[in-house]
Amino acid sequence: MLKEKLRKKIDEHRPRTQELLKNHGNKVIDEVTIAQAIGGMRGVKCLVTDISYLDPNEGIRYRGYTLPEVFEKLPKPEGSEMPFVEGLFYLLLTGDIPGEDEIEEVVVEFKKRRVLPDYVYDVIDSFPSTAHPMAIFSSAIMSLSQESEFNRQYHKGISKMDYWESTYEDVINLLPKLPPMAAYIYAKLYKECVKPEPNPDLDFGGNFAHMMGVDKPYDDVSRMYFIIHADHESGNVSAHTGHLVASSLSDFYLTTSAMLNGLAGPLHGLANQEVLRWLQDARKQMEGKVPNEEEMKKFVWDTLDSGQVIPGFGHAVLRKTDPRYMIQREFALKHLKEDELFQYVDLLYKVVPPILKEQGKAKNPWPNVDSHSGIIQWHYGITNYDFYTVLFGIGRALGVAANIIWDRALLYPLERPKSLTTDMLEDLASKS
Ligand code: HAX
Repeated sequence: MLKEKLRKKIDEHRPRTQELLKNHGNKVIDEVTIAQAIGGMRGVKCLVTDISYLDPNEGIRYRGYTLPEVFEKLPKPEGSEMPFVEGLFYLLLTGDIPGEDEIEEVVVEFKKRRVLPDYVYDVIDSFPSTAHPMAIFSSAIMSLSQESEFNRQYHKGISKMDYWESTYEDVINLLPKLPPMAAYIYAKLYKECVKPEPNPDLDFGGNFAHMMGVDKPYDDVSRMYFIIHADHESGNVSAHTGHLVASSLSDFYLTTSAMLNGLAGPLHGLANQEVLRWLQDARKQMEGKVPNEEEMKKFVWDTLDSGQVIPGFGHAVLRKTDPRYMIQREFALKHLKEDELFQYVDLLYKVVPPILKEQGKAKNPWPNVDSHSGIIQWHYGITNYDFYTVLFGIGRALGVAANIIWDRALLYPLERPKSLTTDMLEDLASKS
């Protein structure tokens, strides 16, 4: 049983954290400069997570595995190119690559729990059709907070040591509801507003594709998306918001809603929508033809000169092409090489980095995950690009879930960094 396995892992891990706190708590990890305090805490090492680690020059590792290793090692549904999302969840939670039986357990458990209460449909329906899908998604999730097992147990007065167990229940109650919720939001906003029926035979990713009404290989696209977007260590806005909000012992529903609100900003997850908006502008300007290199360079420079960022390029930590971009590029080269928008993205991969280098501002001129993700959706008919960040959000919830369970298991306290005033910084500056 996954929960029992997790219990064993937690029991083994707790003394490590206690030992670090008790005997090495005063060791200095890092120092903080004025530039870091004003500049969004870039590079300040003050968070702990074992779920994933982002090396600037290598990219993300989930539980020690690079993305290509994750895709190679995790079991796949029969006839699929991409692994079970349920297997990724197992890996993030336990650190172990699951076998077929272990995946089956999660698949079965998720299927049991994926039905949405009627009131969630009412919440979604109550939004105007002009609402952004991320606002609807976040609110629909928040409305489920009344189901929280953690809240029930907390009010009974359970021990801190047991907080993770009811959080785990909230996690496995919410995660499988996200794809049906997203598919219904999609149906409400862009189709004929019919509740999509799940297919009892299908896994998390396969069932999402089914509910979206898109044929193969969109099931593999969905699995790939949810896996690559799951986690990017703890400092990014969505993961960090999840950690921060959960640290006040807010339940997993409120936590997930909050982290999605952070994801919905254009410098973070919404960049995938912005990339498509930008590409459509380019397409209009090019009057439908694929631009040549010079035309594309001009379009990129025009964007920069108008004071905008190039969406999908740059990163706060990474200093190379995002491996999540490369996984998608490989998929695109195999399945949609001739697609018009892929030609655009391919050309941008060539022209943008030298331009950003020449401009000399961005520390990382290379493409990130969001540079590629929208055009694959577009290719398979999901052309309402406002919806793309919802897909990112389903994936990100998996990583946040694993982090929150472990935060609770290791008794991480309320997060509360200290602020200073500008006077204090000026005083400090005048002395050194
Ligand atoms: N286009 C133009 N300018 C860029 C740029 C880009 N793609 N990336 C960075 N810069 C600029 C910054 O705006 C900043 O300019 P100012 O000095 O005028 O403020 C300067 O270069 C230094 O920024 P940086 O240190 O390299 O980057 P940050 O850590 O501050 O920001 C961002 C990282 C991802 C927000 C940034 O690269 C950006 O805005 N990229 C475009 C939006 C985007 O793709 N976001 C998604 C990132 C991945 C992600 O989180 N997905 O969810």
